[in-house]
Amino acid sequence: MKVFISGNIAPIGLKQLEDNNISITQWKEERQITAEELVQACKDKDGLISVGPNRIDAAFLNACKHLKVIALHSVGFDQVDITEAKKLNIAIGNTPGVLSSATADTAFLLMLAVSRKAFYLHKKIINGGWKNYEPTPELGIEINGKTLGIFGLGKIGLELAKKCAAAYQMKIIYHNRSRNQEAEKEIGAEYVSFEELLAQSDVLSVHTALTAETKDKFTLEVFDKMKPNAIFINTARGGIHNEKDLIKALEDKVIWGAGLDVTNPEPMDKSNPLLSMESVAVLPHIGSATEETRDAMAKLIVENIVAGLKGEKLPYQV
Ligand code: 8YV
Repeated sequence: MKVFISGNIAPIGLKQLEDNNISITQWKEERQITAEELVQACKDKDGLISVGPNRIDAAFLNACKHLKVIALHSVGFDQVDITEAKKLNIAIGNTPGVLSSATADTAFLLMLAVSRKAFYLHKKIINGGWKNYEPTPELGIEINGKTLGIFGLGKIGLELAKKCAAAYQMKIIYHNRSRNQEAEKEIGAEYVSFEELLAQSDVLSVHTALTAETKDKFTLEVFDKMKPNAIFINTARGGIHNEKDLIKALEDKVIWGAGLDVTNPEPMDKSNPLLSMESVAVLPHIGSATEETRDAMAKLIVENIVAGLKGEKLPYQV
């Protein structure tokens, strides 16, 4: 059985594929593989491990109907046309659960970094801007005891909520399509309407999937309903906030700050105005990028690939 891998996965995953007598070919270039190159690479393969933002759309799926399984190196599957895959009988697997804590940590990191302007001040030192002790430098704001609003309280949102409630005694409110009774019981999270989430959150963190419903959900009109000292965090998908509107909201001080691990497009251009703002922190989509989590993701990917190549139901089927 032959599998193509469109990027890097943890070495433990490569070893396990070899142990299962699966022959692997891997995309090794620094740039992202193009759609045409991906079709070409999958021509004589039985499975694909899709790393990063490759579009697994109807065109790709129809050009590669012969694939038995596509294992995603992600929990998110917005890049996949699931209906078409189902029609063509190509199994799609993802990596749920194992990356929740690492991704929540990234949101937590961004929250603190933004609240104390850490990335901006780091750049200031690099640029020779630390001249003297200054008791009122670019002042931050504290998050201790404030209200954390979670948009999309699933596994990752719950991890963040637990960390923030335990470490910072934050009050947790959330908005979902349906109520998460487990979270309400476990951490006393309070369900609120979307409007209330906007009005009450000191920190608003996005943890929902990118869907037709959530695309461009955060526009200037929406930011305008938030507190002027609110911090917006997005570690989910860049498409959920409108970037032009976010820039305007920050420039006009409609909200206080923003922390992004995801942008639209990715990679973000180095001339993006967000990168020079004081209360903004941007990371290059590293939400789940820890050694432990990447190893755990690789193991689930191998389980999905092995089952899919045998024609069995995937253990982590989308
Ligand atoms: C992945 C992610 O690392 O799981 C997701 O949905 O965004 C990240 O964990 C990324 O998609 C690269 O494969």
